Amino acid sequence: MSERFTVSIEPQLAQEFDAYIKRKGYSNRSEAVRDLIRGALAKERLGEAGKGHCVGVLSYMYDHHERELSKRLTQVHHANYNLTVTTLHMHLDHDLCVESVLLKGHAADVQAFAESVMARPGIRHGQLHRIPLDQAPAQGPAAMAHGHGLGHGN
Ligand code: NI
Repeated sequence: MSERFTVSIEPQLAQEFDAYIKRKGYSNRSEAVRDLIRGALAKERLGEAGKGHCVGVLSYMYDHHERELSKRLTQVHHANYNLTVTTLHMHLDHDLCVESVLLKGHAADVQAFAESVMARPGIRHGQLHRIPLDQAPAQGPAAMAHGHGLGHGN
């Protein structure tokens, strides 16, 4: 069930918004407005204080020949095993690797972990995307018993 509301907007801003919608590939204004609102709310919730829980996707590139870097990264991941859910590793070419790490936990912890990885010498194009969660993520046997992994929607 959707709620409708009307927004007044000056013509110039409306034109710019329509151009933005076109560039981004939205099929209508509503979905673009919804995404902007979701983005603003998520940004506020995850703000400087890093309140609440979140899922994070951290991605970066590195040269696996860089001294000790692969080993250090593995150590950092093990030291934060409670935050890192899984890691996807791609051998991009002879030298470069791309990793995408799925994280889950306190927003501030996820942010701190990601920053410590991204700031490491040799790590390039580091970026973290955080999605706020309404509740603390379930952990341990209770989470397993919940039946995720067997498909949603039953
Ligand atoms: Ni690799």
